Amino acid sequence: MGDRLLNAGCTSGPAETITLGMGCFWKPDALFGHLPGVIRTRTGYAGGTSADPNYRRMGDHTEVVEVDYDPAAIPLAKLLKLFWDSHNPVNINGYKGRQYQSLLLYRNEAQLAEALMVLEQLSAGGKLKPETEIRLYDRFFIAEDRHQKYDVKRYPHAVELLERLYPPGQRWEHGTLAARLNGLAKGYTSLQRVIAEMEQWPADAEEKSRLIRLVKQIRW
Ligand code: MHO
Repeated sequence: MGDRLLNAGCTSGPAETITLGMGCFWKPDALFGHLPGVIRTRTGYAGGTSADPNYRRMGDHTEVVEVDYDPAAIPLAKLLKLFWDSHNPVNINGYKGRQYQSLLLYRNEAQLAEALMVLEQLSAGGKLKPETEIRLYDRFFIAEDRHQKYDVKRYPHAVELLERLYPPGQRWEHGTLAARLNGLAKGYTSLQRVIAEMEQWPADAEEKSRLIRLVKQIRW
């Protein structure tokens, strides 16, 4: 039950994942989370070699967001255009060093090919050549709860309702609904758009109307 609610926005096709570093991970959590076709997002640390990174001791890791998406609903190229359009991929004076490295960790050759294609289009458009590090995904360390869905957590009533929705032991932060509401809290989408999308979710009608009722109740 709880699991179904967490995944209420999932389509039936297989999901893919891309791992992206683009500065402080709060923003991309909301930026990608608001998009239909994105199933869920999570923030964490990746790309380095130090053991057990956390926010206080990141070592040589980078703040990243992992995006689980349905490639039939949203092509990777669209996510990557947004990635390069939404941060400065040139580390001019080493600001925050590797913590804020522009980073793209791909899972397979097809993702790499798509990334190179998007890069080529960008350079044809005359943009500054991104200094994004592009490498094969290795490991990801999930960030502390307080860094998951940071923007929606500024709204205690939203958090209270989400916490009540799922059974204990299941983190609401990892659901599709949390991703959308976090994007909404940051101003990337509107309540009407979120509800219109939810009406199309493949979840069963009763679950769906329960979720939509909850969304309409939130006092922002
Ligand atoms: N807003 C913070 C960044 C936090 S992010 C998790 C700052 O400017 O230091 O790196």
